[in-house]
Amino acid sequence: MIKLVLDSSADLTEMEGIPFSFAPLKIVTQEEQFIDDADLDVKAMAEHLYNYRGRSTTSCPNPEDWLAAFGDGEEILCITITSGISGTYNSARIAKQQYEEAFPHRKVELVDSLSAGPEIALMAEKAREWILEGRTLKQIAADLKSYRTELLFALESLQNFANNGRVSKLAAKTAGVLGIRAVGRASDHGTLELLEKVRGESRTLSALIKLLEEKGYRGGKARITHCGNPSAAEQLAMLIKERFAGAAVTVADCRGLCAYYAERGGMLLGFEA
Ligand code: X90
Repeated sequence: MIKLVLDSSADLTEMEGIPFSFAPLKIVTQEEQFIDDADLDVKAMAEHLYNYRGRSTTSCPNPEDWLAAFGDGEEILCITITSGISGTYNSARIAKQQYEEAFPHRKVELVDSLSAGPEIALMAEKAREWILEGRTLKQIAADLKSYRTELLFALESLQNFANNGRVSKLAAKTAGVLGIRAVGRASDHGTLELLEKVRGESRTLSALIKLLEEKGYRGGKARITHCGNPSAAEQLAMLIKERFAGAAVTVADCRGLCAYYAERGGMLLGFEA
């Protein structure tokens, strides 16, 4: 059976019924290094970061990490975090080359999600269905390109993005003001696109519902992930179900990488468009 391989930005540590693995990214402070694997205590990491005043950064999996995740898969579908703000995809490309050179009868199909978190999880769930259905590797990679999904986010702070040069300092400033959330989406190039600054939780939720509609959500699958904000996430899930008939909404915690960038209170919303 085709093996599905992701990186830890998808917030998935297991997938039922198919061969599965993921390559962890790392979150690094001057005091500690957190490997975003299934053993990471995300709450403890978030606590450490919240009280930490020094420099911190992240790093993508290196090709060896990817090779370890590929394992001995004969046919591998590998979906990565956006190449627009991470070296993860490029590193997977190098690993694919090495893997296919070392094992000429094996094949890796790489897909750049141009997104992160719950949008990747939706793509992964769809790929899992198709793997179980018996579609070919090539077919699945092609079909994923026409599977329409989107990612919205509402973040209370863009500090870690700005500190790591992944959004402008100016954008980060406006979102850093207490009570203001930066609401935006993953752009078509896989970068952060800021759409609105919103004050307060209920306005944030309304803004997300309005954007969902604008971006073509019609009550399919939606997945919310959050960093330490279960009440807002559950409320958003409820509003979506009230507003859109047939909505299938799941809520989950961010794992390490997404928790680092989404920061405390942050919410991500992936959905079928
Ligand atoms: O070190 C690395 O290679 C990782 C670099 C950046 C990863 C960004 C993670 C994003 C987490 C935050 C909000 C939504 C972002 C939209 C993506 C285009 C989620």
